[in-house]
Amino acid sequence: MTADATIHTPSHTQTHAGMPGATGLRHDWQQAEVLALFDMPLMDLLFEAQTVHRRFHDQNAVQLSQLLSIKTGGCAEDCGYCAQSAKYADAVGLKAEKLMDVETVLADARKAKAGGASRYCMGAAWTRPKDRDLDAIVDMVKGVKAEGLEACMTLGMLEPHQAERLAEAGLDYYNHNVDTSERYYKEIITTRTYEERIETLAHVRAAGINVCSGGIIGMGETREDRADMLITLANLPEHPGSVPINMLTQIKGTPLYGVDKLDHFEFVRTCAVARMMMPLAQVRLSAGREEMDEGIQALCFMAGANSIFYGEKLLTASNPEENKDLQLLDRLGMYPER
Ligand code: SAM
Ligand code: DTB
Ligand code: SF4
Repeated sequence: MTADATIHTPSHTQTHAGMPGATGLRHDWQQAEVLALFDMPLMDLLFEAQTVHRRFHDQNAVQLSQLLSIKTGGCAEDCGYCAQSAKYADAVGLKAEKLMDVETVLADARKAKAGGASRYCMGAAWTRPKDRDLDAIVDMVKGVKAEGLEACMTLGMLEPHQAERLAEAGLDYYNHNVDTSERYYKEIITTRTYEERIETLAHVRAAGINVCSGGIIGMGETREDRADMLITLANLPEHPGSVPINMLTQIKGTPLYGVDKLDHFEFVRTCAVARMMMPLAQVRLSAGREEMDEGIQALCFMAGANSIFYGEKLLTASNPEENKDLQLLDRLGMYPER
């Protein structure tokens, strides 16, 4: 074990709001110590992350979240990675669609439940929802909950009154990613600020909805940016309940198409560092899994990732087939979270 590993293992001195005592979580991470974690020999980092992981989680359980794009394309934002921005629609060749009707969404949720998912995540290509859309959204949340699934929504920025309506409907999680470091954000998105992302997270937290927030790596950012992104997340007033780590899915027609690919071991490291900084969170091995071989995915689980997006489609991009995922878990002696 290295000195760094000893120093950076969570200090268990603070108590996480809403969690049983003495779990002790840090919210004061500094860049140098996080970079020291990233720099560790991979096996040392995996060992340390797995040690933290098994202290707080069933190390063989993986939570399965299934996604549906309930409103595809035509988005007014210019996120450089995204297939759904209206700005790149012609280049990507994606047609904008209207908000799906509630019954279509619920029929898909029932299929997700039958296939073994425990959380159902609905995404809309909006800057922010309009109040008039919220009636249908509330019905979707209630319907998904009635199927016995956890409900998650990702609809863009939220006003406090909108977060409260979603909380009243019973929404379990709201996904809103910080995506990268504050510094690099400006290079990827010009139509909104990092500050606005953080504000929405505060509204979600204040409404009592669990925060799901993570980001994308492999967008041409530096390791410092990856460290800073995790610091933003871990130094929030409460650690997010879920932290999706996405590998950029390069989509032809978007500005980030063709950017240098990131070594998959760096993805494994990012999962490990996220696990060490946010010991109680569900760390989700998210977009980009289709391009990762099974060995890399197994290393991500070793690193403390304990959730995946499950089902053959993400929002617009494809994902590994469900039976392949279940077989992989089985071959690893792992199982869907029950
Ligand atoms: N419009 C809302 C928003 O931006 O918050 C919700 C939907 S948006 C598509 C949800 C998240 O998907 C983004 O924040 C980003 O992290 C992720 N995402 C989108 N396109 C991606 C891509 N090509 N590769 C990896 N992750 C992606
Ligand atoms: C998240 O962090 N990743 C998901 C979900 N939250 C909404 C989306 C991934 C999108 C991948 C590209 C696509 O399907 O267009
Ligand atoms: Fe719109 Fe979300 Fe895509 Fe950005 S990531 S263009 S906000 S759908």
